Amino acid sequence: MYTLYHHGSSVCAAKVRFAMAEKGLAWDGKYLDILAGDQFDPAYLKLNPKGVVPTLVHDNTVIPDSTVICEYLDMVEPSTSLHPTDPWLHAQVRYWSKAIDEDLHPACGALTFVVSHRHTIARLGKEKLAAFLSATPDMSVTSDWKAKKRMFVESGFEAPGASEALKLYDNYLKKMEAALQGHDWLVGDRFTIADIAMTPYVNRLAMMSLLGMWTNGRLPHVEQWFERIQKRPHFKPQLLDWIPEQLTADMRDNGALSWPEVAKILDIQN
Ligand SMILES: N[C@@H](CCC(=O)N[C@@H](CS)C(=O)NCC(=O)O)C(=O)O
Repeated sequence: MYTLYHHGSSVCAAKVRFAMAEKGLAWDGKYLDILAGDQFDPAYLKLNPKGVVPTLVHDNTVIPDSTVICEYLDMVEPSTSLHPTDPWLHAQVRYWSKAIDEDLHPACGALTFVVSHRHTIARLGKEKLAAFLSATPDMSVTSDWKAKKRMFVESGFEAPGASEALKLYDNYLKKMEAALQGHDWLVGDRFTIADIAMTPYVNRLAMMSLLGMWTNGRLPHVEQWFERIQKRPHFKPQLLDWIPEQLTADMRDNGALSWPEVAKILDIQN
């Protein structure tokens, strides 16, 4: 039996939900509100000492980290593998997942807090917000996430590293644009875990009203790829429907307010 600890707004959890749906795997969910601090519950920290989601429990085996979870699932259920068997195609898929884990994911956390989550968690009130920020473990999303999260929450785009995170995110869209020239999918003309892994990150920008990063002819292959992704039957249930309405509205509205700043940093004329 598979049990997934997850949350609607977590890009990493969305990656695992999407992969499990594409593989046809059934799972039970434990929903943690990571904007209220559920991930810092001592019982959960025993499963995932970084205090992050997702965590998969397979029978009695505990597996944190979304990329590792997806690779594990493909070994346990090889008949529906989302990883290519060809060694070079497999290596290319790994380059995408490695880049996401090392670069894009921290940039996404930064941008999401700068643009929207800082406003959502402000509703916790002063005391609970202070407790939420202090509860982040020293080793969390990254080894400096605790301090960075606080800065992004307190200073928004003025925080050191905020515009760099946005530029890094934009570079990954440009890498996608290059990889998609003449191809429907990121690796080997087949829908793979590379497409699944990138989906939550592109969707995050779309949900934060930042589609202008690829529309209006800026990155047309990314635009067409995202249209193909959105047509997949598991996209809406796994990527959109788990997000609470209020949070969806927060991301949409706060994102729209941030668009002029984003366009300015990226020098996008609209
Ligand atoms: N390397 C981990 C990263 C997980 C992660 O960063 N999760 C975020 C949501 S996408 C989280 O739980 N953040 C909690 C926090 O910032 O306190 C993975 O791929 O699963």
